[in-house]
Amino acid sequence: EPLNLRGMKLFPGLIGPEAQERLVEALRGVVREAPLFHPVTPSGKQMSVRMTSAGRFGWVSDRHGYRYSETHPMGMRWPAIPQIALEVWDEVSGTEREPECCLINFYDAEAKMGMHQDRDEADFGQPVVSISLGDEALFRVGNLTRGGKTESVWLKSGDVLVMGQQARLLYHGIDRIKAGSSRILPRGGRINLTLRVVS
Ligand code: MD3
Ligand code: FE
Repeated sequence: EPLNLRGMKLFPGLIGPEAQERLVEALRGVVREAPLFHPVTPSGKQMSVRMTSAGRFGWVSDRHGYRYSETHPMGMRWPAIPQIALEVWDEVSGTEREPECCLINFYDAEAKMGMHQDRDEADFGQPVVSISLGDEALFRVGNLTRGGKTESVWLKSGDVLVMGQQARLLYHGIDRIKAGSSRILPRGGRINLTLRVVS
Protein backbone atom coordinates (compact mmCIF):
# COMPACT_ATOMS: atom_id res chain seq x y z
CA GLU A 1 0.00 0.00 0.00
CA PRO A 2 2.61 2.67 0.87
CA LEU A 3 5.13 3.82 -1.75
CA ASN A 4 8.78 3.11 -0.97
CA LEU A 5 11.24 6.00 -1.26
CA ARG A 6 14.71 4.73 -0.33
CA GLY A 7 13.21 2.85 2.60
CA MET A 8 10.88 5.67 3.64
CA LYS A 9 7.20 4.74 3.46
CA LEU A 10 4.96 7.33 1.77
CA PHE A 11 1.21 7.11 2.35
CA PRO A 12 -0.30 9.57 -0.17
CA GLY A 13 -3.46 11.27 1.11
CA LEU A 14 -3.67 9.12 4.25
CA ILE A 15 -5.30 12.03 6.10
CA GLY A 16 -8.58 12.98 4.45
CA PRO A 17 -9.78 16.57 3.96
CA GLU A 18 -12.01 16.59 7.05
CA ALA A 19 -9.30 15.30 9.37
CA GLN A 20 -6.84 17.79 7.82
CA GLU A 21 -9.23 20.63 8.71
CA ARG A 22 -9.55 19.39 12.30
CA LEU A 23 -5.78 19.06 12.60
CA VAL A 24 -5.22 22.59 11.28
CA GLU A 25 -7.73 23.89 13.83
CA ALA A 26 -5.92 22.07 16.64
CA LEU A 27 -2.62 23.55 15.42
CA ARG A 28 -4.06 27.06 15.60
CA GLY A 29 -4.50 26.39 19.33
CA VAL A 30 -0.95 25.06 19.68
CA VAL A 31 0.52 28.13 17.95
CA ARG A 32 -1.59 30.43 20.13
CA GLU A 33 -0.02 28.84 23.25
CA ALA A 34 3.49 28.37 21.83
CA PRO A 35 4.15 30.94 19.10
CA LEU A 36 6.14 30.12 15.97
CA PHE A 37 9.72 31.43 16.02
CA HIS A 38 12.60 31.56 13.54
CA PRO A 39 15.33 29.29 14.93
CA VAL A 40 18.86 30.64 14.73
CA THR A 41 21.56 28.12 13.85
CA PRO A 42 24.71 27.82 15.99
CA SER A 43 26.51 29.72 13.20
CA GLY A 44 24.11 32.63 13.76
CA LYS A 45 21.98 32.34 10.63
CA GLN A 46 18.20 32.61 10.89
CA MET A 47 16.32 29.66 9.36
CA SER A 48 13.65 30.53 6.76
CA VAL A 49 11.25 28.00 8.30
CA ARG A 50 9.33 29.07 11.43
CA MET A 51 8.92 26.43 14.13
CA THR A 52 7.24 25.48 17.35
CA SER A 53 6.52 22.16 19.05
CA ALA A 54 3.96 20.20 21.01
CA GLY A 55 4.55 17.39 23.48
CA ARG A 56 6.90 16.86 26.43
CA PHE A 57 9.89 18.08 24.38
CA GLY A 58 10.35 20.64 21.64
CA TRP A 59 13.23 21.16 19.26
CA VAL A 60 15.13 24.42 19.71
CA SER A 61 18.20 25.92 18.10
CA ASP A 62 20.24 28.88 19.19
CA ARG A 63 23.84 30.00 19.60
CA HIS A 64 24.36 27.11 22.06
CA GLY A 65 23.38 24.50 19.45
CA TYR A 66 20.50 22.23 18.53
CA ARG A 67 18.70 20.31 21.26
CA TYR A 68 15.37 19.15 22.65
CA SER A 69 14.01 21.29 25.46
CA GLU A 70 11.05 20.99 27.83
CA THR A 71 10.37 24.70 27.34
CA HIS A 72 9.66 27.10 24.46
CA PRO A 73 12.26 29.88 23.98
CA MET A 74 9.79 32.24 25.74
CA GLY A 75 9.84 29.96 28.80
CA MET A 76 6.51 28.09 28.76
CA ARG A 77 5.91 24.35 28.53
CA TRP A 78 4.84 23.01 25.12
CA PRO A 79 1.12 22.29 24.48
CA ALA A 80 -0.17 18.72 24.14
CA ILE A 81 0.22 16.88 20.83
CA PRO A 82 -3.09 17.03 18.89
CA GLN A 83 -5.10 13.80 19.14
CA ILE A 84 -5.34 13.34 15.35
CA ALA A 85 -1.56 13.37 15.07
CA LEU A 86 -1.32 10.72 17.81
CA GLU A 87 -3.82 8.57 15.90
CA VAL A 88 -1.71 8.81 12.74
CA TRP A 89 1.36 7.78 14.76
CA ASP A 90 -0.46 4.73 16.14
CA GLU A 91 -1.57 3.76 12.63
CA VAL A 92 1.79 3.95 10.84
CA SER A 93 4.75 4.11 13.23
CA GLY A 94 5.02 0.42 14.07
CA THR A 95 6.41 1.18 17.55
CA GLU A 96 4.96 0.75 21.03
CA ARG A 97 6.45 4.03 22.21
CA GLU A 98 4.45 7.23 22.05
CA PRO A 99 5.86 10.37 20.43
CA GLU A 100 7.49 12.82 22.86
CA CYS A 101 7.80 15.67 20.36
CA CYS A 102 5.65 16.99 17.56
CA LEU A 103 7.84 19.49 15.74
CA ILE A 104 5.77 21.96 13.74
CA ASN A 105 7.50 23.57 10.74
CA PHE A 106 5.77 26.42 8.90
CA TYR A 107 6.93 27.28 5.38
CA ASP A 108 5.90 30.46 3.60
CA ALA A 109 6.28 30.63 -0.20
CA GLU A 110 10.02 31.36 0.04
CA ALA A 111 11.02 29.01 2.87
CA LYS A 112 13.18 25.94 2.37
CA MET A 113 15.23 23.51 4.43
CA GLY A 114 18.73 22.48 3.46
CA MET A 115 19.89 18.87 3.34
CA HIS A 116 20.47 17.49 6.84
CA GLN A 117 20.21 14.42 9.05
CA ASP A 118 18.01 14.20 12.15
CA ARG A 119 20.43 13.06 14.85
CA ASP A 120 19.36 14.89 18.00
CA GLU A 121 17.25 11.97 19.25
CA ALA A 122 18.62 9.35 21.67
CA ASP A 123 17.38 6.21 19.85
CA PHE A 124 17.66 6.00 16.06
CA GLY A 125 15.77 2.68 16.29
CA GLN A 126 12.62 4.77 16.79
CA PRO A 127 10.95 6.11 13.63
CA VAL A 128 10.04 9.66 12.66
CA VAL A 129 6.57 10.25 11.19
CA SER A 130 5.93 13.31 8.99
CA ILE A 131 2.52 14.83 8.18
CA SER A 132 2.22 17.43 5.39
CA LEU A 133 -0.54 20.08 5.35
CA GLY A 134 -1.17 22.94 2.94
CA ASP A 135 0.94 23.82 -0.09
CA GLU A 136 2.91 21.13 -1.89
CA ALA A 137 6.62 20.83 -1.15
CA LEU A 138 9.48 19.40 -3.18
CA PHE A 139 11.13 16.92 -0.80
CA ARG A 140 14.60 15.61 -1.59
CA VAL A 141 16.12 12.47 -0.13
CA GLY A 142 19.77 11.53 -0.39
CA ASN A 143 22.09 9.09 1.29
CA LEU A 144 23.60 8.19 4.69
CA THR A 145 26.48 10.58 4.00
CA ARG A 146 26.36 14.04 2.44
CA GLY A 147 26.37 14.15 -1.37
CA GLY A 148 25.64 11.51 -3.99
CA LYS A 149 22.54 10.95 -6.06
CA THR A 150 19.22 12.17 -4.71
CA GLU A 151 15.54 11.58 -5.47
CA SER A 152 12.76 14.14 -5.20
CA VAL A 153 9.03 13.84 -4.63
CA TRP A 154 6.25 16.39 -4.17
CA LEU A 155 4.63 16.06 -0.73
CA LYS A 156 0.94 17.06 -0.72
CA SER A 157 -1.54 18.00 1.95
CA GLY A 158 -2.59 14.87 3.84
CA ASP A 159 0.48 12.84 2.88
CA VAL A 160 2.23 10.87 5.64
CA LEU A 161 5.86 9.76 5.46
CA VAL A 162 7.45 7.23 7.83
CA MET A 163 11.20 7.12 8.29
CA GLY A 164 12.42 4.04 10.11
CA GLN A 165 15.24 1.51 10.10
CA GLN A 166 17.69 2.14 7.25
CA ALA A 167 15.88 5.33 6.20
CA ARG A 168 16.08 6.96 9.64
CA LEU A 169 19.47 8.60 9.06
CA LEU A 170 19.15 9.55 5.40
CA TYR A 171 19.98 13.12 4.41
CA HIS A 172 16.86 15.02 3.37
CA GLY A 173 15.54 18.53 2.80
CA ILE A 174 12.84 20.73 1.27
CA ASP A 175 13.87 22.53 -1.93
CA ARG A 176 10.80 24.65 -2.54
CA ILE A 177 7.11 25.24 -1.92
CA LYS A 178 4.47 25.48 -4.63
CA ALA A 179 2.62 28.59 -3.49
CA GLY A 180 -1.16 28.48 -3.89
CA SER A 181 -1.33 24.73 -4.46
CA SER A 182 -3.66 24.07 -1.51
CA ARG A 183 -6.67 25.89 -0.05
CA ILE A 184 -6.49 24.24 3.39
CA LEU A 185 -4.56 27.15 4.93
CA PRO A 186 -6.42 30.45 4.30
CA ARG A 187 -3.19 32.47 4.22
CA GLY A 188 -1.29 29.84 2.23
CA GLY A 189 1.97 28.19 3.11
CA ARG A 190 2.81 24.71 4.30
CA ILE A 191 2.88 23.01 7.67
CA ASN A 192 4.95 19.90 8.31
CA LEU A 193 4.55 17.96 11.55
CA THR A 194 7.23 15.50 12.59
CA LEU A 195 6.39 13.14 15.43
CA ARG A 196 9.43 11.86 17.26
CA VAL A 197 10.57 9.75 20.19
CA VAL A 198 13.31 11.87 21.73
CA SER A 199 14.62 10.24 24.92
C1 MD3 B 1 14.07 11.51 6.93
N1 MD3 B 1 11.31 18.36 7.95
O1 MD3 B 1 11.79 18.64 10.58
S1 MD3 B 1 9.67 15.98 6.65
C2 MD3 B 1 12.66 18.07 9.91
O2 MD3 B 1 9.04 18.86 5.42
C3 MD3 B 1 12.46 17.93 8.45
O3 MD3 B 1 9.51 20.04 7.16
C4 MD3 B 1 11.02 18.36 6.56
O4 MD3 B 1 13.32 17.46 7.79
C5 MD3 B 1 9.76 19.13 6.35
O5 MD3 B 1 13.69 17.60 10.37
C6 MD3 B 1 10.93 16.99 5.97
C7 MD3 B 1 10.26 14.42 6.17
C8 MD3 B 1 11.33 13.88 7.07
C9 MD3 B 1 11.35 14.19 8.41
C10 MD3 B 1 12.27 13.61 9.24
C11 MD3 B 1 13.18 12.72 8.76
C12 MD3 B 1 12.25 13.03 6.57
C13 MD3 B 1 13.17 12.43 7.41
C14 MD3 B 1 14.09 12.09 9.60
C15 MD3 B 1 14.95 11.17 9.09
C16 MD3 B 1 14.95 10.89 7.76
FE1 FE C 1 14.76 16.47 9.08
